[in-house]
Amino acid sequence: PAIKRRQDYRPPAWLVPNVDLDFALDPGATRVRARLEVTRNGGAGEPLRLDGDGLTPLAVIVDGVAVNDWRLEDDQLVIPLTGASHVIETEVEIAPDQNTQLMGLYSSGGNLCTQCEAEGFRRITYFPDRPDVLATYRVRMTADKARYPVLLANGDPIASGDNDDGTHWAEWHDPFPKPSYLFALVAGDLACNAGTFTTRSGREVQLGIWVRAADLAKTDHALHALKTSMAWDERVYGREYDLDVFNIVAVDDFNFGAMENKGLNIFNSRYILADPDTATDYDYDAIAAVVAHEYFHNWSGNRITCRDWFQLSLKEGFTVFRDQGFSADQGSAAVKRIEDVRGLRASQFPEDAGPLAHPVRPESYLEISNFYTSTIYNKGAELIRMMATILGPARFRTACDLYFDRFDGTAATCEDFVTCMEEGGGVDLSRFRLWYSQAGTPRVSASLEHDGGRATLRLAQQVPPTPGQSAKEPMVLPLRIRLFGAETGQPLGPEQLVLLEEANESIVFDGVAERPVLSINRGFSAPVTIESDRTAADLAFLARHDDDPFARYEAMQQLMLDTLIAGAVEGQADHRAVIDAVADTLDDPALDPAFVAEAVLLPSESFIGDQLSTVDPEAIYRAREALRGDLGRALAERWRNIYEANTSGAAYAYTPAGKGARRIRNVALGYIAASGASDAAALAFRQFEQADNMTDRQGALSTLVNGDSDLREAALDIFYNRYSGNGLVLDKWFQTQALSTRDDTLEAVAALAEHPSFTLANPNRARSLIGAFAVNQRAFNRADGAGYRFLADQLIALDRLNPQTAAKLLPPLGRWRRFDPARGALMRAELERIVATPGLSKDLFEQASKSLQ
Ligand code: BAL
Ligand code: ZN
Repeated sequence: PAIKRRQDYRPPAWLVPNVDLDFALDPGATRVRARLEVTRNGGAGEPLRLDGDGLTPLAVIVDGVAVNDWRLEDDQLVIPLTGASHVIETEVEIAPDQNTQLMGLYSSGGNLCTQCEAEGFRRITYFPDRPDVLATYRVRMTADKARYPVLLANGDPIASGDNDDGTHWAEWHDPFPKPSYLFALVAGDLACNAGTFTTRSGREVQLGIWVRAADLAKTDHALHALKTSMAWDERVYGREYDLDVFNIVAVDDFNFGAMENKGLNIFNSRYILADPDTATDYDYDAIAAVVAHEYFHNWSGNRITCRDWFQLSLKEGFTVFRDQGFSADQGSAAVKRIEDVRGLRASQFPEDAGPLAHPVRPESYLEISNFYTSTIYNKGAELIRMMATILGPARFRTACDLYFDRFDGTAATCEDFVTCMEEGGGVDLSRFRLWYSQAGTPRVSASLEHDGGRATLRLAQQVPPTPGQSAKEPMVLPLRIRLFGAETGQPLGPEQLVLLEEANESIVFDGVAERPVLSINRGFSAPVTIESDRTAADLAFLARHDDDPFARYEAMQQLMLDTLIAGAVEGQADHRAVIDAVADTLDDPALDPAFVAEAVLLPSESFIGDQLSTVDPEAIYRAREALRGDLGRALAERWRNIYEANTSGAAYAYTPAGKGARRIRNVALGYIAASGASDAAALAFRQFEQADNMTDRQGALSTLVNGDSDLREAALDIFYNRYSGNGLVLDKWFQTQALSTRDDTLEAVAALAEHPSFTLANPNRARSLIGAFAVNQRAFNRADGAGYRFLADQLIALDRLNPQTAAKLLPPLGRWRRFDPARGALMRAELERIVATPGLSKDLFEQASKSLQ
């Protein structure tokens, strides 16, 4: 298969200002007639090249005349044209109910829907399927009225009517030129939770959340989040909505979380449906974040789109940054930042340290679907955050305004965005641009010397080699820094923003009488790893005194990490410093319970593994369990008190206080179980039975599932029977078991893969079992390689149905360099088996073959 390279970008030879689509919808055989107005864009003599995937042209008509001088080259329909503008008509037939890839037009739950990003539109009709070809769309749909009473597409509805044969039709028109990846239609039997939003200039927008009638009661949270997002984008970025309608449709079978199609977002139902009985606090937060994310794309993605797919982070990094800001404003900004950094470290740091590492603006790809990565999204968001930090809030807003004004209605590049940050912010970002081209997580070493009244901070940075990039240049790192006095606990002067630009730099602080303690990378101002010479006492000090909540959390994490690494490497460690620091955190009445819950959680097994040159999953597990057990026993009374104090009283409410109480109580339950308390299972089971919400029910179930009490099976059965009709909750049932810390998790997961409720055809279900298992470090990396074999078997089977989802689940197998030679050889053998599989998709081939290098 052909590799696509960024440097090969050429503007399109033909543009398509207008397109009319006519769909005769039928699950088995849908006819699609397309009428394209095409105009030459330079390139005299160039034929028109229309992308197709799995299509056969039934008719090709040029300027009203059927022609037969067209040809198929690979999957492209090539039509010789002589003039400067023409009208091209084509007709194809597609079968939505045979479409298991869930790209293009497909069936889900009896309804028809589309997913076109990145290259799904070419599975619907012949078209120049690239993001820099912007067209206005007029769409007509005809369908059986009883089966598909609701017909939706992008833009505004303009006409509809009934036919005599039991079908009906609707026409929609989207006045905003858009790339084909933003096309959408939905035909289904759907109910609507309707609302309105009046924009700041007085436009009334009709809002609709469309779901199965039975799910209508679970849509209020999403509708509320949508209205809140619309107001937030006006207030914070000055961005107003631009159409008269905004519809969201929820479907159960979806590769992404959601999709920002113009005026018609299509969502994975897990990011829409919520009620207290079925959705956790985490789900509620994620729904608001994803609704906001897709809505924000209307400006950062739709009004300004990407010139080519190498610029994907232009819209995704910026939009993630925007949704993170939105979520931070809805509750605790400190806890949100902690969660985002934990997510970055769980997915992006390992990606950046492995065979699939790539820059935020990649240079090449085989299959663009493989580049919807944590690097593009989450590291991309960190790049925007660093620029916002360098500019400061006012200049950042000016620079964003400039970007939106200058590039509205166009397909832009990452370079365009950075140029606006420079011009609007009045700064020089020449060297900062390295963040877009250099992969790898920078490592910064920091050491602080104190001599007389002077403190000297020595900083050194290094960017590790990544595939295709052996030598790296120093990056521009914005580091928020503050010193604290070791005796008084008071800050020694204000926070400073240090821009580290060289490989080595020293910063001098004068007038420092007391021994200083360094607080660095506050708020996680740069996405780097800090290695410092701070002692356990320094970290414990910061965990008590730092005034930056993230830095306080970070000090605690580092203290825990140092202890866990000592435990894993040496077989034992002194736990006292961690126990004392956790006790002090629990005892501090000024702290928000939601923050405390984050601060007292141990780093994950995988994150501990990421710090070691060779991952020993068993040793890491033992060290972590030992510390958890000691924390549980040493602070037993505190955990009980916290558990009781946060259990009694109020009924469920999705409020910051309610969320905080549930979070800390479930963390406390986990420590009570870790202590080995004889009543822990009974306590968890009582919580499981009495819970009036899913956060507590699932929290209790997880605790039981990690143990071996008789109540474990009972709880699993009750949970399954209670929720057997709810796919999203069954996903939790599968996932909880796949994440279990028990020794027999692989056997349990293998059995669950044969369970009647398991299917690879639904991406959420596949991810809930296979994806969750593959990130369970100890179970997946079993020394006999059975975990690797299981994953490879599942991926090969899934690839036949849904290559995109299969490829997304492969990365854990590519981490072979991080493990001992025996495990490494077993992983490589499975990767080789995957690569050698006949008929493999290019999605899975690219991921597996790159992972072998
Ligand atoms: N554009 C794909 C889904 C999302 O990032 O919003
Ligand atoms: Zn997005």
